[in-house]
Amino acid sequence: MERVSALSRKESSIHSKIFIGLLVTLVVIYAVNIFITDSVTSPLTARIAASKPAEIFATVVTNNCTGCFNMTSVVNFLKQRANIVGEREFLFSSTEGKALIDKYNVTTLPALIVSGEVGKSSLSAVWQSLGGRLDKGAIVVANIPPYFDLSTSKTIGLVEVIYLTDNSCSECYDVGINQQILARFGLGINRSLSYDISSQDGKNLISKYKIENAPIILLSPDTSVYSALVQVWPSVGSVESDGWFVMRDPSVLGTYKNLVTGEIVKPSQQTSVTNQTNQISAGAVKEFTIDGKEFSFAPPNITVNKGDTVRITFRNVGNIGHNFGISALGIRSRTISAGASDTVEFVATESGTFEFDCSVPGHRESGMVGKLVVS
Ligand SMILES: [Cu+2]
Repeated sequence: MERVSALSRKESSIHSKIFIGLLVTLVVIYAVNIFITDSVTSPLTARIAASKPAEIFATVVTNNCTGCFNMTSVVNFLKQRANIVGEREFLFSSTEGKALIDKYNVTTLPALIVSGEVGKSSLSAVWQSLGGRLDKGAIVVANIPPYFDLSTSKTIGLVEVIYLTDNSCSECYDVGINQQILARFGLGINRSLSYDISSQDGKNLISKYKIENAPIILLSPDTSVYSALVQVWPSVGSVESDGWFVMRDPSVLGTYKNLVTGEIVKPSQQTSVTNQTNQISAGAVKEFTIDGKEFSFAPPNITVNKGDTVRITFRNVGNIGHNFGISALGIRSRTISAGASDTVEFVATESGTFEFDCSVPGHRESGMVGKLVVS
């Protein structure tokens, strides 16, 4: 009996040693596991979290004003770049609407308030392009014209467009092309009028604004809230003391008539070779044909090797004047009319990514932009 008991004690002691040993091993494994998890898996987890689309919440405050900017288009745009986990819309006169207007100092409607993971790096360019401001951890997007000004109860940015045509000039460019350009600037148009230069209304405008060329357009003073358009306007026209935007130089759009001399002016159709360097290059000659139209380039991206001589034939396959250039490299073709082409040539001495664009006012903003990669 005693023997059995001693044996059993011995057994039990072995068991407990095994048990303690196992426990120690488990603790060690656990600790090592935590260490590995922390030092290896965590940055990976963080990377996965960062690459995940931001989870955001979109709230629109509106007064449903006629002709105002459609904020739903921004919400739809955000859906392509973030995960919208909640979406709400409130009338400005509702309790929730009033509270939001107060909290986020909203002065114009419609306003979009985005909360959640708005600080994610994937969205910073988006907020910048929308002109969003950070307020109490949320991004507030308002002030996109046309908008309703809460302090004056007026809708701002609804523009009247006057097309001044010249029906006697069959070669002249189609003044309607301006409509596409204005649309790309997001111009809200509430009224469009068309007067021929031979009509009384046309004559009145010509004398009032001392207009010398046609066809042109005139834009009412509300145009002043469209900053991108205001920025490029000086290259095509003037802003009069009464606030009207009067196009003066339609040459970038195509053929027009000088009303003073009666002369029909055609944009230059010459082809030029712009040789940017006299050095003999060791690299290969890379030739490209790039087609430009309203408002894109095809192909939009080209790649060359450092040291290559790059010859680009730019063809205008659109309806109005365009050019091709790489500002960072000091290269620019002539502005050529529809159907014409121009060639530029240069040596890619620097590696990097360079944007090319059309420098006709408004065209880059409208999408005439592409990339040259020198690798
Ligand atoms: Cu262009």
